[in-house]
Amino acid sequence: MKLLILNGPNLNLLGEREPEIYGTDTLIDINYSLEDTYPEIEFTFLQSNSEGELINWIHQADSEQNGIIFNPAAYTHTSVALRDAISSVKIPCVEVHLSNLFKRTEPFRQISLTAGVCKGVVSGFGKFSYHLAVEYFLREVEE
Ligand code: CA2
Repeated sequence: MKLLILNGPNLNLLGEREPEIYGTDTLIDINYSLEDTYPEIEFTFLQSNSEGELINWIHQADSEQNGIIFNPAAYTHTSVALRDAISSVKIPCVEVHLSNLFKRTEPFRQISLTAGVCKGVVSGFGKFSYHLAVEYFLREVEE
C-alpha cells in the first residue's frame, strides 16, 4: 500500500505555536509515528505552503499512489482549485484535521470546500486523525 501524506500551509510550523489547539507534536513527529505504527505501508510525506505545488502533487499521486491523506490546512476553507484537483484524480483522498473544525470559534473554519470531494473527513483527534485515515485505507482500499 502506497499512501501520500500531504500537508498544506503553515503545518511546517506545527509544535511551535498554539499547542492548545494543535498539540505539541511537530509534523516530523507525526510522520515518524505513522512510519512506526504502519511499517507495512510505503509512505510519501510532502508539505507545501503553495497551492500550485499541492495541486501538482495531487495530480502526480494518481499514477503513483493508492491514496492520499490530506490536511489542506487554511486552504480547506478557501480553495476551489484544490477541490477540483482532488476531483480530478481516481484514487481516494481522505481529508484530515488535527483540530475539530466544528469546535473552532471562527465560523469560516466550519466550512470545507474540499470535504465534499473526499471519501471522508477525520477531524479533532490530533495526530491520530492521520492514523484513523490510514485505517480506512488498510481496511477498505485494494492495492
Ligand atoms: O486542524 C487542522 O488540522 C487545520 O487544518 C490546521 C490549519 C487551520 O488553518 C485549519 O483551519 C485547521 C492551521 C495549520 C497550521 O497552523 C499553525 C498555527 C500556529 C502554529 C503552527 C501551525
